[in-house]
Amino acid sequence: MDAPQFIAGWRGWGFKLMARDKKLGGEKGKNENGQKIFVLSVCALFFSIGIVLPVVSQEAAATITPFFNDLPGFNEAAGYPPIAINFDEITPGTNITGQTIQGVIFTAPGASLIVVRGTDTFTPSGFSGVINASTNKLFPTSGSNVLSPGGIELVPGPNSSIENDDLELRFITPVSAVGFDILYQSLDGASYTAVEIRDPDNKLLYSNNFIPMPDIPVSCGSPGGPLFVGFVSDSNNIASIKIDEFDKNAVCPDSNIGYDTIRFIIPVFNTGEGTYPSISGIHNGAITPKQTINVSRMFTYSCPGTGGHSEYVWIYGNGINVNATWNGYQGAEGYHYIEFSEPFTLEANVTYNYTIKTGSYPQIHHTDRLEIDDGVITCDNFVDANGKVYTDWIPAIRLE
Ligand SMILES: [Ca+2]
Ligand SMILES: [Ca+2]
Ligand SMILES: [Ca+2]
Repeated sequence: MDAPQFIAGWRGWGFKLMARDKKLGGEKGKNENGQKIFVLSVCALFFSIGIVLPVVSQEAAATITPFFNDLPGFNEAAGYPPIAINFDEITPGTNITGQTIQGVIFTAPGASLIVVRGTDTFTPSGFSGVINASTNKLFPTSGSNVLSPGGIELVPGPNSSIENDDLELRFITPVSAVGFDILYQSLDGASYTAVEIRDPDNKLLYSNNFIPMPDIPVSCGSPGGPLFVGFVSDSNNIASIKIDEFDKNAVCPDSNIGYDTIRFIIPVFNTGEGTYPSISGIHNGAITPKQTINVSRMFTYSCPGTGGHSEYVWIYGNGINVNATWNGYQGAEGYHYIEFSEPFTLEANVTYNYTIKTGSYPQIHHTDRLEIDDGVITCDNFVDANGKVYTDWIPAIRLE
Protein backbone atom coordinates (compact mmCIF):
# COMPACT_ATOMS: atom_id res chain seq x y z
CA MET A 1 0.00 0.00 0.00
CA ASP A 2 1.29 3.44 -0.87
CA ALA A 3 -0.85 5.36 1.58
CA PRO A 4 -1.43 4.66 5.25
CA GLN A 5 -4.56 2.66 5.82
CA PHE A 6 -6.81 3.45 8.74
CA ILE A 7 -9.48 1.77 10.69
CA ALA A 8 -12.35 3.95 11.70
CA GLY A 9 -15.09 2.82 14.01
CA TRP A 10 -17.84 4.71 15.79
CA ARG A 11 -17.05 4.74 19.51
CA GLY A 12 -20.01 6.42 21.21
CA TRP A 13 -19.07 10.07 21.08
CA GLY A 14 -17.02 9.96 17.97
CA PHE A 15 -14.64 7.87 16.02
CA LYS A 16 -11.14 6.86 16.61
CA LEU A 17 -8.40 6.18 14.17
CA MET A 18 -5.57 3.81 14.55
CA ALA A 19 -2.56 3.73 12.30
CA ARG A 20 -1.16 0.31 11.64
CA ASP A 21 2.60 0.07 11.88
CA LYS A 22 2.73 -2.55 9.15
CA LYS A 23 0.97 -0.17 6.78
CA LEU A 24 3.42 2.57 7.64
CA GLY A 25 6.37 0.63 6.35
CA GLY A 26 6.81 -1.81 9.21
CA GLU A 27 7.44 0.55 12.12
CA LYS A 28 5.35 2.74 14.34
CA GLY A 29 6.06 6.46 14.61
CA LYS A 30 9.47 7.41 15.95
CA ASN A 31 7.98 8.34 19.28
CA GLU A 32 4.61 8.38 21.00
CA ASN A 33 4.18 12.14 20.76
CA GLY A 34 4.90 12.08 17.06
CA GLN A 35 2.40 9.28 16.56
CA LYS A 36 -0.29 11.06 18.57
CA ILE A 37 0.19 14.32 16.66
CA PHE A 38 0.00 12.41 13.41
CA VAL A 39 -3.20 10.60 14.38
CA LEU A 40 -4.80 13.81 15.70
CA SER A 41 -3.99 15.68 12.54
CA VAL A 42 -5.54 12.92 10.44
CA CYS A 43 -8.66 13.05 12.68
CA ALA A 44 -8.88 16.80 12.16
CA LEU A 45 -8.58 16.29 8.42
CA PHE A 46 -11.47 13.83 8.26
CA PHE A 47 -13.67 15.93 10.52
CA SER A 48 -12.98 18.99 8.43
CA ILE A 49 -13.82 17.34 5.11
CA GLY A 50 -16.69 15.37 6.65
CA ILE A 51 -15.98 11.81 5.56
CA VAL A 52 -16.06 8.54 7.44
CA LEU A 53 -13.99 5.60 6.30
CA PRO A 54 -15.50 2.13 6.39
CA VAL A 55 -14.39 -0.35 9.03
CA VAL A 56 -11.56 -2.46 7.64
CA SER A 57 -13.11 -5.76 8.54
CA GLN A 58 -14.72 -8.36 6.40
CA GLU A 59 -17.18 -11.10 6.96
CA ALA A 60 -16.92 -13.56 4.10
CA ALA A 61 -20.07 -15.21 5.39
CA ALA A 62 -22.53 -13.46 7.64
CA THR A 63 -22.66 -16.42 10.00
CA ILE A 64 -20.12 -15.34 12.63
CA THR A 65 -20.90 -12.73 15.28
CA PRO A 66 -17.84 -11.28 17.04
CA PHE A 67 -17.85 -10.18 20.68
CA PHE A 68 -14.95 -7.93 21.62
CA ASN A 69 -14.64 -6.98 25.30
CA ASP A 70 -18.14 -8.42 25.82
CA LEU A 71 -18.12 -11.71 27.73
CA PRO A 72 -21.75 -11.29 28.91
CA GLY A 73 -22.91 -10.80 25.31
CA PHE A 74 -20.90 -13.81 24.16
CA ASN A 75 -22.28 -15.97 26.96
CA GLU A 76 -25.83 -14.94 26.18
CA ALA A 77 -25.44 -15.72 22.47
CA ALA A 78 -23.44 -18.93 22.90
CA GLY A 79 -25.29 -20.43 25.89
CA TYR A 80 -22.53 -19.99 28.47
CA PRO A 81 -19.80 -22.29 27.12
CA PRO A 82 -17.59 -23.51 29.97
CA ILE A 83 -13.92 -22.69 30.39
CA ALA A 84 -12.50 -25.69 28.55
CA ILE A 85 -8.78 -24.80 28.75
CA ASN A 86 -7.17 -22.71 31.49
CA PHE A 87 -3.51 -23.94 31.30
CA ASP A 88 -3.50 -24.24 35.11
CA GLU A 89 -2.86 -28.01 35.25
CA ILE A 90 0.13 -27.76 32.90
CA THR A 91 3.61 -27.49 34.42
CA PRO A 92 5.07 -23.99 33.82
CA GLY A 93 7.78 -24.14 31.16
CA THR A 94 5.97 -26.76 29.06
CA ASN A 95 6.05 -26.21 25.30
CA ILE A 96 2.58 -27.21 24.02
CA THR A 97 3.28 -26.50 20.33
CA GLY A 98 1.57 -29.23 18.31
CA GLN A 99 -0.18 -30.72 21.35
CA THR A 100 -3.88 -31.54 21.51
CA ILE A 101 -5.72 -30.31 24.59
CA GLN A 102 -9.47 -30.95 25.01
CA GLY A 103 -9.72 -31.74 21.30
CA VAL A 104 -7.88 -28.56 20.25
CA ILE A 105 -4.58 -28.72 18.37
CA PHE A 106 -2.27 -25.87 19.41
CA THR A 107 -0.31 -24.64 16.41
CA ALA A 108 2.40 -21.97 16.48
CA PRO A 109 2.69 -19.81 13.37
CA GLY A 110 5.29 -17.74 15.29
CA ALA A 111 7.05 -18.23 18.63
CA SER A 112 6.86 -21.57 20.50
CA LEU A 113 3.79 -21.92 22.71
CA ILE A 114 5.06 -21.97 26.29
CA VAL A 115 2.82 -22.31 29.35
CA VAL A 116 4.12 -20.02 32.10
CA ARG A 117 3.06 -18.61 35.45
CA GLY A 118 1.63 -15.21 34.51
CA THR A 119 3.43 -13.40 37.29
CA ASP A 120 6.76 -14.82 36.08
CA THR A 121 6.49 -12.88 32.83
CA PHE A 122 8.55 -9.70 32.72
CA THR A 123 9.47 -6.80 30.49
CA PRO A 124 13.23 -6.44 30.02
CA SER A 125 15.02 -3.24 29.03
CA GLY A 126 15.07 -2.11 25.42
CA PHE A 127 11.59 -0.60 25.01
CA SER A 128 10.94 3.13 24.75
CA GLY A 129 8.00 4.67 26.58
CA VAL A 130 8.19 2.48 29.68
CA ILE A 131 6.40 3.97 32.71
CA ASN A 132 6.57 1.03 35.15
CA ALA A 133 7.86 -2.19 33.63
CA SER A 134 6.59 -4.25 36.58
CA THR A 135 3.02 -3.54 35.37
CA ASN A 136 3.78 -4.87 31.87
CA LYS A 137 3.10 -8.56 32.47
CA LEU A 138 0.68 -11.16 31.15
CA PHE A 139 -1.75 -11.30 34.06
CA PRO A 140 -3.82 -14.53 34.20
CA THR A 141 -7.61 -14.46 33.98
CA SER A 142 -7.93 -17.99 35.42
CA GLY A 143 -5.70 -19.63 38.03
CA SER A 144 -2.05 -18.67 37.77
CA ASN A 145 -0.90 -20.02 34.39
CA VAL A 146 -1.16 -18.51 30.93
CA LEU A 147 0.06 -19.29 27.43
CA SER A 148 2.95 -16.97 26.51
CA PRO A 149 4.43 -17.60 23.06
CA GLY A 150 8.20 -17.31 23.43
CA GLY A 151 8.20 -17.81 27.22
CA ILE A 152 8.40 -15.55 30.25
CA GLU A 153 10.57 -12.81 28.73
CA LEU A 154 8.44 -10.24 26.89
CA VAL A 155 11.17 -8.86 24.65
CA PRO A 156 11.20 -5.84 22.36
CA GLY A 157 10.97 -6.48 18.63
CA PRO A 158 12.07 -7.39 16.16
CA ASN A 159 12.72 -10.83 17.63
CA SER A 160 10.33 -13.16 15.88
CA SER A 161 11.19 -16.32 17.79
CA ILE A 162 10.10 -14.67 21.06
CA GLU A 163 7.75 -11.77 20.33
CA ASN A 164 5.84 -13.01 17.27
CA ASP A 165 2.98 -14.18 19.47
CA ASP A 166 0.66 -15.74 16.92
CA LEU A 167 -1.60 -18.66 17.79
CA GLU A 168 -3.70 -21.05 15.76
CA LEU A 169 -6.29 -23.30 17.40
CA ARG A 170 -7.64 -26.20 15.33
CA PHE A 171 -10.73 -27.96 16.61
CA ILE A 172 -10.85 -31.73 15.97
CA THR A 173 -14.61 -31.34 16.16
CA PRO A 174 -15.72 -27.93 14.83
CA VAL A 175 -17.56 -25.77 17.36
CA SER A 176 -20.24 -23.10 17.13
CA ALA A 177 -18.62 -20.72 19.61
CA VAL A 178 -15.21 -19.98 21.04
CA GLY A 179 -14.01 -17.21 23.33
CA PHE A 180 -10.78 -16.44 25.16
CA ASP A 181 -8.76 -13.68 26.73
CA ILE A 182 -5.88 -12.09 24.87
CA LEU A 183 -3.41 -10.85 27.48
CA TYR A 184 -1.67 -7.69 26.36
CA GLN A 185 1.76 -6.78 27.71
CA SER A 186 0.36 -3.24 27.64
CA LEU A 187 -3.36 -2.56 27.29
CA ASP A 188 -2.60 0.68 25.50
CA GLY A 189 -5.57 1.08 23.18
CA ALA A 190 -3.94 -0.35 20.02
CA SER A 191 -4.16 -4.13 19.69
CA TYR A 192 -1.89 -4.84 16.72
CA THR A 193 -3.64 -8.20 16.49
CA ALA A 194 -5.75 -9.67 13.72
CA VAL A 195 -8.04 -12.70 13.69
CA GLU A 196 -9.18 -15.19 11.06
CA ILE A 197 -11.76 -17.95 11.46
CA ARG A 198 -12.06 -20.83 9.00
CA ASP A 199 -14.46 -23.71 8.42
CA PRO A 200 -13.55 -27.41 8.02
CA ASP A 201 -12.82 -26.82 4.31
CA ASN A 202 -10.44 -24.00 5.25
CA LYS A 203 -12.88 -21.45 3.86
CA LEU A 204 -12.64 -18.04 5.49
CA LEU A 205 -15.70 -17.40 7.69
CA TYR A 206 -14.61 -14.20 9.37
CA SER A 207 -11.63 -11.91 9.63
CA ASN A 208 -10.77 -8.68 11.35
CA ASN A 209 -7.38 -7.18 10.68
CA PHE A 210 -7.28 -5.00 13.79
CA ILE A 211 -9.07 -6.31 16.87
CA PRO A 212 -10.71 -3.32 18.58
CA MET A 213 -9.63 -2.60 22.14
CA PRO A 214 -11.93 -1.19 24.79
CA ASP A 215 -12.78 2.48 24.41
CA ILE A 216 -9.64 3.76 26.11
CA PRO A 217 -7.24 6.45 24.95
CA VAL A 218 -4.12 5.26 23.15
CA SER A 219 -1.49 5.57 25.85
CA CYS A 220 2.08 4.28 25.55
CA GLY A 221 3.32 2.45 28.66
CA SER A 222 -0.10 1.49 30.09
CA PRO A 223 -0.19 -1.57 32.39
CA GLY A 224 -0.85 -4.99 30.93
CA GLY A 225 -4.36 -6.42 30.90
CA PRO A 226 -6.80 -8.80 29.21
CA LEU A 227 -9.20 -8.32 26.34
CA PHE A 228 -11.96 -10.88 25.85
CA VAL A 229 -12.59 -11.93 22.25
CA GLY A 230 -15.38 -14.32 21.35
CA PHE A 231 -17.07 -15.58 18.19
CA VAL A 232 -20.46 -17.22 17.78
CA SER A 233 -21.57 -19.01 14.63
CA ASP A 234 -25.03 -20.17 13.61
CA SER A 235 -23.67 -23.71 13.08
CA ASN A 236 -20.88 -25.99 14.25
CA ASN A 237 -18.49 -24.76 11.56
CA ILE A 238 -15.63 -23.07 13.44
CA ALA A 239 -12.72 -25.42 12.68
CA SER A 240 -9.80 -23.08 13.22
CA ILE A 241 -9.06 -19.67 14.62
CA LYS A 242 -5.83 -17.84 14.00
CA ILE A 243 -4.54 -14.82 15.88
CA ASP A 244 -1.88 -12.78 14.07
CA GLU A 245 0.07 -10.49 16.40
CA PHE A 246 2.06 -8.01 14.35
CA ASP A 247 3.64 -5.45 16.70
CA LYS A 248 7.30 -6.11 16.08
CA ASN A 249 9.15 -3.03 17.24
CA ALA A 250 10.55 -1.61 20.49
CA VAL A 251 8.27 1.44 20.65
CA CYS A 252 6.22 1.20 23.86
CA PRO A 253 6.35 -2.01 25.99
CA ASP A 254 3.61 -3.73 24.00
CA SER A 255 5.06 -6.12 21.42
CA ASN A 256 4.03 -9.32 23.27
CA ILE A 257 0.70 -10.94 24.00
CA GLY A 258 -0.45 -14.13 25.72
CA TYR A 259 -3.64 -16.14 26.02
CA ASP A 260 -5.79 -17.58 28.81
CA THR A 261 -9.23 -18.96 29.72
CA ILE A 262 -10.49 -20.53 26.48
CA ARG A 263 -14.24 -21.13 26.41
CA PHE A 264 -16.05 -23.60 24.16
CA ILE A 265 -18.37 -26.55 24.45
CA ILE A 266 -16.35 -29.74 24.61
CA PRO A 267 -17.95 -32.43 22.41
CA VAL A 268 -19.16 -35.42 24.45
CA PHE A 269 -21.36 -38.48 24.02
CA ASN A 270 -24.17 -38.02 26.50
CA THR A 271 -27.21 -40.33 26.70
CA GLY A 272 -28.80 -38.01 29.23
CA GLU A 273 -30.69 -39.23 32.26
CA GLY A 274 -32.44 -42.60 32.28
CA THR A 275 -35.11 -44.03 34.55
CA TYR A 276 -36.08 -46.86 36.89
CA PRO A 277 -36.35 -49.81 37.19
CA SER A 278 -32.70 -50.52 37.72
CA ILE A 279 -30.40 -53.32 38.75
CA SER A 280 -26.69 -53.85 38.24
CA GLY A 281 -25.30 -56.16 35.59
CA ILE A 282 -23.33 -56.33 32.35
CA HIS A 283 -24.39 -54.35 29.27
CA ASN A 284 -23.19 -55.12 25.73
CA GLY A 285 -23.95 -52.95 22.74
CA ALA A 286 -22.61 -50.34 20.34
CA ILE A 287 -22.01 -46.60 20.26
CA THR A 288 -21.90 -44.42 17.14
CA PRO A 289 -21.02 -40.79 17.91
CA LYS A 290 -22.22 -38.10 15.48
CA GLN A 291 -19.18 -35.95 16.17
CA THR A 292 -15.57 -36.81 16.87
CA ILE A 293 -14.96 -36.84 20.61
CA ASN A 294 -11.85 -36.93 22.74
CA VAL A 295 -12.56 -39.26 25.68
CA SER A 296 -10.74 -39.31 28.98
CA ARG A 297 -13.48 -40.54 31.35
CA MET A 298 -17.01 -41.90 31.58
CA PHE A 299 -19.80 -40.61 33.84
CA THR A 300 -22.63 -42.90 34.95
CA TYR A 301 -25.99 -41.48 36.04
CA SER A 302 -27.17 -43.06 39.30
CA CYS A 303 -30.71 -43.48 40.57
CA PRO A 304 -31.40 -40.84 43.23
CA GLY A 305 -30.33 -41.90 46.70
CA THR A 306 -28.15 -44.74 45.39
CA GLY A 307 -24.46 -45.13 44.61
CA GLY A 308 -25.11 -46.32 41.05
CA HIS A 309 -21.91 -46.40 39.02
CA SER A 310 -19.94 -48.36 36.46
CA GLU A 311 -17.32 -50.82 37.69
CA TYR A 312 -15.71 -51.55 34.35
CA VAL A 313 -15.91 -50.25 30.78
CA TRP A 314 -14.42 -51.71 27.60
CA ILE A 315 -14.71 -49.92 24.25
CA TYR A 316 -13.44 -51.81 21.23
CA GLY A 317 -13.61 -52.26 17.47
CA ASN A 318 -12.66 -50.09 14.49
CA GLY A 319 -9.15 -49.51 15.78
CA ILE A 320 -10.07 -48.87 19.42
CA ASN A 321 -9.39 -51.23 22.32
CA VAL A 322 -9.47 -49.47 25.69
CA ASN A 323 -10.78 -50.37 29.10
CA ALA A 324 -10.88 -48.86 32.55
CA THR A 325 -11.82 -50.02 36.02
CA TRP A 326 -13.62 -48.07 38.73
CA ASN A 327 -11.45 -47.03 41.63
CA GLY A 328 -14.01 -46.67 44.36
CA TYR A 329 -16.30 -44.16 46.03
CA GLN A 330 -13.93 -41.22 45.77
CA GLY A 331 -14.85 -37.61 46.49
CA ALA A 332 -18.32 -36.10 46.62
CA GLU A 333 -19.29 -36.91 43.02
CA GLY A 334 -16.14 -38.81 42.03
CA TYR A 335 -17.78 -42.21 42.22
CA HIS A 336 -19.80 -41.41 39.09
CA TYR A 337 -16.62 -41.46 37.03
CA ILE A 338 -14.32 -44.07 35.55
CA GLU A 339 -11.06 -42.52 34.30
CA PHE A 340 -9.21 -43.93 31.30
CA SER A 341 -5.42 -44.05 31.71
CA GLU A 342 -4.90 -42.32 28.33
CA PRO A 343 -7.35 -40.11 26.42
CA PHE A 344 -8.52 -41.56 23.11
CA THR A 345 -10.57 -40.42 20.14
CA LEU A 346 -13.86 -41.81 18.89
CA GLU A 347 -14.45 -40.75 15.30
CA ALA A 348 -17.72 -39.30 14.05
CA ASN A 349 -20.07 -41.84 12.42
CA VAL A 350 -17.92 -44.85 13.34
CA THR A 351 -19.47 -47.64 15.41
CA TYR A 352 -17.68 -49.03 18.47
CA ASN A 353 -18.67 -51.91 20.74
CA TYR A 354 -18.99 -51.45 24.45
CA THR A 355 -19.15 -53.66 27.52
CA ILE A 356 -20.12 -51.88 30.73
CA LYS A 357 -20.37 -53.61 34.11
CA THR A 358 -22.42 -51.61 36.59
CA GLY A 359 -22.79 -51.56 40.36
CA SER A 360 -25.62 -50.48 42.69
CA TYR A 361 -28.45 -48.74 40.76
CA PRO A 362 -27.48 -46.87 37.58
CA GLN A 363 -30.15 -45.06 35.58
CA ILE A 364 -31.35 -47.01 32.55
CA HIS A 365 -32.80 -46.20 29.13
CA HIS A 366 -35.34 -48.96 28.59
CA THR A 367 -34.97 -49.34 24.84
CA ASP A 368 -32.81 -51.34 22.45
CA ARG A 369 -31.79 -48.24 20.50
CA LEU A 370 -31.43 -44.66 21.71
CA GLU A 371 -30.87 -41.82 19.27
CA ILE A 372 -29.65 -38.59 20.81
CA ASP A 373 -28.07 -35.35 19.59
CA ASP A 374 -24.63 -36.87 20.15
CA GLY A 375 -25.25 -40.05 18.17
CA VAL A 376 -26.74 -43.52 18.65
CA ILE A 377 -26.30 -46.16 21.38
CA THR A 378 -27.78 -49.63 21.13
CA CYS A 379 -28.23 -52.65 23.40
CA ASP A 380 -27.30 -56.15 22.23
CA ASN A 381 -27.92 -57.72 25.59
CA PHE A 382 -27.97 -56.99 29.29
CA VAL A 383 -27.34 -59.73 31.84
CA ASP A 384 -28.58 -58.56 35.22
CA ALA A 385 -27.14 -59.50 38.61
CA ASN A 386 -29.62 -62.40 38.82
CA GLY A 387 -28.59 -63.81 35.43
CA LYS A 388 -31.71 -62.64 33.64
CA VAL A 389 -31.10 -61.48 30.04
CA TYR A 390 -32.71 -58.46 28.36
CA THR A 391 -32.17 -56.75 25.00
CA ASP A 392 -33.53 -53.32 25.87
CA TRP A 393 -31.47 -51.98 28.77
CA ILE A 394 -28.98 -49.19 27.95
CA PRO A 395 -27.02 -47.59 30.82
CA ALA A 396 -27.28 -43.79 31.15
CA ILE A 397 -23.72 -42.62 30.63
CA ARG A 398 -21.65 -39.74 29.31
CA LEU A 399 -18.29 -40.19 27.57
CA GLU A 400 -16.24 -37.00 27.95
CA1 LIG B 1 -5.08 -19.71 33.50
CA1 LIG C 1 6.16 -13.37 23.39
CA1 LIG D 1 5.14 -9.05 18.62
